[in-house]
Amino acid sequence: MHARTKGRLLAGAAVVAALAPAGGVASAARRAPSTAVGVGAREFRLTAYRVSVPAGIVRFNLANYGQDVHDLVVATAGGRRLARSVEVRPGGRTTLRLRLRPGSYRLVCDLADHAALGMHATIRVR
Ligand SMILES: [Cu+2]
Repeated sequence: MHARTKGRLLAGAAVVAALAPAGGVASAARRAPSTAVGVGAREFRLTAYRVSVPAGIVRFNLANYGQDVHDLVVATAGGRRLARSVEVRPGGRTTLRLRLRPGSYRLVCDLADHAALGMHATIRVR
């Protein structure tokens, strides 16, 4: 796996594995039940295809349907950033895995002014 495809960890992140490489991380965390959430990025919207997920490991599957590069940052409702994906080219995908406790979380693209232009969404963990 190329180093650039790994997600960057931010301070205090509860990231289990930034990506799920084929045959890569063989850990208990990898086998633990997890919930997939599709996230669609385009200019300039970020759409989470689930609004509520159970607590535990969440796999954010980011697909870039737009024409610009986008990324995905998961933050608490208070704005503390937990994890950030790699930058995804148009047509590309990446997965960001992290363990989330119950609460509300913000999803944003933090490139340029994309969040201000509308690339943000909220997801509730129950
Ligand atoms: Cu963006």
